[in-house]
Amino acid sequence: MTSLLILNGPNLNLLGTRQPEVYGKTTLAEIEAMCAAKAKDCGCSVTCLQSNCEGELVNAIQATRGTHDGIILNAGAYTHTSVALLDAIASIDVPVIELHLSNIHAREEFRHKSYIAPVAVGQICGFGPDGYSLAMDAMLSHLGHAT
Ligand code: CA2
Repeated sequence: MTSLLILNGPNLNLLGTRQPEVYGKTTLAEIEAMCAAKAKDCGCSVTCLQSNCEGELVNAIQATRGTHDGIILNAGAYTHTSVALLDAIASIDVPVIELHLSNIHAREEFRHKSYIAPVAVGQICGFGPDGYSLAMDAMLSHLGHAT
């Protein structure tokens, strides 16, 4: 069965509890439940992980070798800073879709730079929690998974 990893980075555990004007009212638990329900509909499996620690995200990316077919990654602020995440993604054969709730290109200049984008299949941003569903569709299509 096609297996996807939904990986969320720093502070995304706070979704729905702080700054709803920027990141909305949906909690991470609700997003993960939506991803699990969609996976069931699509006949694939999902594992959802969140970490505030860069090294744990690197470990999770490395551990997908032989265990997952695709990664949907919202690396949060590490998107804009992390050569370690870039190197981890470059070291695996598993495709990665970069995801953001907000449109990072319409925000502060420092959010326009992504270290993930050059090693990602593509980027989805600006669609809020719907982006996770869009990213799952995009990844399943990329993997040739018939739904
Ligand atoms: O738009 C996104 O998904 C981001 O990855 C979110 C990151 C931000 O640094 C990126 O530039 C874009 C920040 C996540 C912080 O999440 C919070 C949620 C609720 C309250 C406070 C922070």
